[in-house]
Amino acid sequence: MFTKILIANRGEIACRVAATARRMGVKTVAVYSEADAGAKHVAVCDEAVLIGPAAAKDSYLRGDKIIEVAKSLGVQAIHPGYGFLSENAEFAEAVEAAGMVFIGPPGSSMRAMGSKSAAKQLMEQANVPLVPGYHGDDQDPELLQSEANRIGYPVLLKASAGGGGKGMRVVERSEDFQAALASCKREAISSFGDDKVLAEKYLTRPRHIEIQVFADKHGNCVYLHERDCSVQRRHQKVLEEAPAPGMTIERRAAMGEAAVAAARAVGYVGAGTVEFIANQDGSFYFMEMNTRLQVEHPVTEMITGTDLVEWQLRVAAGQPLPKQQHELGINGHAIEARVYAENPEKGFLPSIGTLRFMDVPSHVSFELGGSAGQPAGVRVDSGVREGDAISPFYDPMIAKLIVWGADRNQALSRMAQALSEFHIVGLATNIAFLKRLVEGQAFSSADLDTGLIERNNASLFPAAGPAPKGALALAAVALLDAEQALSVSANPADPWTSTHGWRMNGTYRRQLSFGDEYSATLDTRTYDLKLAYHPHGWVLELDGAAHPLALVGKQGGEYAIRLDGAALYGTVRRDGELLHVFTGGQHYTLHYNDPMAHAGEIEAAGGRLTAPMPGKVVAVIAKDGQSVKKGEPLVIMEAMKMEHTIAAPSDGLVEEILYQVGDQVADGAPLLAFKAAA
Ligand code: MV4
Repeated sequence: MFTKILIANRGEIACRVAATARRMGVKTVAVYSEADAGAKHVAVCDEAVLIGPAAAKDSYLRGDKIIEVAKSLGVQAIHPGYGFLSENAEFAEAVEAAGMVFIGPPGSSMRAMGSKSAAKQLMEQANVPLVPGYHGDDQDPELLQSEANRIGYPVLLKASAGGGGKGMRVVERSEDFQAALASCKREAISSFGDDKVLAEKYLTRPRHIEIQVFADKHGNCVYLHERDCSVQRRHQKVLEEAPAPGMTIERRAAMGEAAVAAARAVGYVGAGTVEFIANQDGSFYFMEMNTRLQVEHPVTEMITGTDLVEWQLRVAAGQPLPKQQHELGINGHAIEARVYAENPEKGFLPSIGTLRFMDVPSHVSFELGGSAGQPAGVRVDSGVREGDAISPFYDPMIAKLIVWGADRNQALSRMAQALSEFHIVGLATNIAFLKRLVEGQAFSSADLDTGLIERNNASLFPAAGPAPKGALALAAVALLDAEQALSVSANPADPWTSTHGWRMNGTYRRQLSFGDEYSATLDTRTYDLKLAYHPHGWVLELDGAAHPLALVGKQGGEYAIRLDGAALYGTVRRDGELLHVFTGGQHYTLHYNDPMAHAGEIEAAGGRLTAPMPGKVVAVIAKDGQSVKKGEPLVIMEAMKMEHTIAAPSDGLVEEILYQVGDQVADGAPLLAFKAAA
């Protein structure tokens, strides 16, 4: 086995690889960009080397530099993770030419699968089932049209060099063929520099089912069964599971054997995935092969009881596969959800910012985990920690949440529970969307196909209702707790040690006002409530009704309360003026209308003024080094078709304006450095 490897990647997959290497006693070298100096993957590796600026092309894509670093540190092998250089044949060959091992397939396998038409020709020879179609070299438009007519409409035109859904056109009728062909070729040449196309019978409700394969350097090749990745949005996978619901033993073997044949046909070594599209009746066709370890590999690990990164290291070091085909069974069911920093309500726009709080589900295992032959029930693979930032430079994935259950129903309920316990404050996430998706009728009944999300748009984006009284009560309790006003009820006999809450005569009554978080799509509401302290306890007054309220227990931001005699549990996290209440599996964001917040102040004293939402800078009024008076406009932003003026919070000095007119600014990004006058 190797003694030291370099991980040519970042984030979750770099941490994942490092976890297995550590367990195997293999030392790790991380590489990182200037944006990642404080990143988790740097912290979890044994050594770390800065390779360049934040932009991937100057850092994680600099194969030459990475190889140089690896050689100088005496590394024996390089793990490319996924993305970046993982499917770059030249890089794989350069690593080997430099006397090290590339932990992945040979460059020749990547090239053979790189062209769709060439791959289909190879697969045809290997007897791998193909969608009825045409993938020849002759690109004469009349020939293509007659092939399309032969296949029968609807026909799908695909760029041969394409992938991930780019360069595809559905053609419904023969009359539309030539126009669609011309348009497809234009996109293919501009996106891939190659206008070769192929034509296929278009499947109208396909499922995406992929087979994990593994080959060693001794001619052995096995399949580790299937994953169903049908739940996608614009070719981005959202949920993945293994095994595929409805799969029969016979079809699993047929697909597995076809996948192994595909891998063998290109001389494959290491971890690979053969993608199929399947009709609802189960018939399946080869789509493409991904010549790397994939994001969703953990669901396969969970049902097969394997560590696929360990397999990768063993195979790369020349060892035979740890298991033979007959030793690879399926235990239970696993589901993965990709937790992203993005805003589903705003077209899934990436959300950039700092993870102010990140509470991960309880009973969680990081990376692999599990014990005594039983997989972990909940696993989180993440490349970020609380306090880290999601930057605009890389994929905004926060974590992969993976659950295992004895059957699909147990996995489903564990997923819903784990999503409820996954609390993120500081940026928008898709967690609530994932929860609706997992709990929705289509996914829970396994009515799967690639159109699931679009078809269920209405139920996946319900109109936000008002915050319920329980959430308001939790917010109020947390606020008063932070002010220690609740110590009155904890020790009513000693009014003198308490600074708030107690009044010598009569009832202490505290008014609180909350508002819905700003949203362009909502009529925002205001919630006015009163908390009254009576000798027998607290009462919450809301909309003219009185609700007895008691704090039962607390730990960190977690509160157990009793409201109207019923127990209620929740977590409250405060981020500036926002109170994030997590209760009953829901996340309510309340703006605390603090009467004191803007009196005198200054929160921004010596600090930075931040963008209130993602948008564009439309005017910069202040200049670097300018002294300004309180309330003077400094910068104007445009967001949601509205202008927002960022004004001086106090008299002070504008030290530096960080953006120019026309710049896009992420939610929460500092706009300028401001120093309040003393
Ligand atoms: C198809 C198809 C229907 N019929 N081919 C999309 C990306 C590329 N990997 C292949 N894709 C498709 N090919 C035929 N003949 C539908 C898709 C497709 C799809 C496939 C897998 C997962 C999600 C998808 C979403 C839209 C379309």
